[in-house]
Amino acid sequence: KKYNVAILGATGAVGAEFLKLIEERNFPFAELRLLASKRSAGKEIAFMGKTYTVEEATFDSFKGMDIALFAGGSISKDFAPHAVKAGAVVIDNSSAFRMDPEVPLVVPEVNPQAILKHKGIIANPNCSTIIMVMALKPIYDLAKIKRVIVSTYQAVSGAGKEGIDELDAQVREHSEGREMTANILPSASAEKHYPIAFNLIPQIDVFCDNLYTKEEMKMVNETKKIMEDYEMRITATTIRVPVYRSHSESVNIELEKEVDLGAMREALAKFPGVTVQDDPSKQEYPMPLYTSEKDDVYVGRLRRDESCEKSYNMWVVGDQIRKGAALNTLQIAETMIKNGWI
Ligand code: 2RA
Repeated sequence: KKYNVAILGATGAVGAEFLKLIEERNFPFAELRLLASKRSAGKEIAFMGKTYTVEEATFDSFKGMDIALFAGGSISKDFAPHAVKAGAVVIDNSSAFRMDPEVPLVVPEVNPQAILKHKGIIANPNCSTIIMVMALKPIYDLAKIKRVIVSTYQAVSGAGKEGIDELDAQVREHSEGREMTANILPSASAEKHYPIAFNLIPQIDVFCDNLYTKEEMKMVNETKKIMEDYEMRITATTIRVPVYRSHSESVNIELEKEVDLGAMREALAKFPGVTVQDDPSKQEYPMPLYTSEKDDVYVGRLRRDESCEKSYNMWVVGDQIRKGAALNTLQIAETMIKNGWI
């Protein structure tokens, strides 16, 4: 069977990755409808031997569609109910519905069963959350995780194509001895902007009342929902780094009991979508330059936290646009197809 697929936000970084992955993974589509805001409407995109014209998204754009892949952003909230009414299943990459108790929040390797509870919308988690839970789940299945302390090193692709372009422009400006211009990071809506080239910015998204950023609280709240463990204690610090498209995370976990490092490494290696790259004797560990454009989440630097009982450290790296966004979204659709849930 083939499915009619609409992509909302087809011209952005995640939209472009949807197209790449649909071709690469041989996704069974019949009709493909590329939608975007008025600004990008009319753009022509060559895809699999055909030229598609990007249409301006309207509330009527989803008639006849089976699956609507939403790349993210504030337009999701307005369009999702209309797509559902038209009979499509919406898989949404924005934060609009993630914490809605009626909406499943899914990483297919971790909680595929949650999909069954959907009422038309399924949410794709935040990129840094997806990458972390891929490494947490196989360990959690060995011994319950009581506490997580995570610090992230997040790529500029998290701020979309504009984030990537801004880093590029700043590197050019700096090398030509010009002042660097910054309009996108830490967040387009922020009052102040700082250069990311040759810099780190300890702010992703806006601040909440508790002095954490929204990105940090997404990691806390979304992880609990996906892992279905609201007792797990999690604290996060999220940092933007001058890297193009892979997020890296230093993750410290406290378990319910001691677990042999070898068993942990084996469980991670066996878990679908995770690759263990961990051999200090050969200086082997994941790095964002090399994990980009790859599907898997990479884990290395696995070791005991010698300051605390039943505690461990690891370094987790994954492509933000792939597993952190477009790939996970598409895998949700593939899981539904494989199980006859659509
Ligand atoms: C970021 N979490 O990296 C975002 C993207 N979804 O900014």
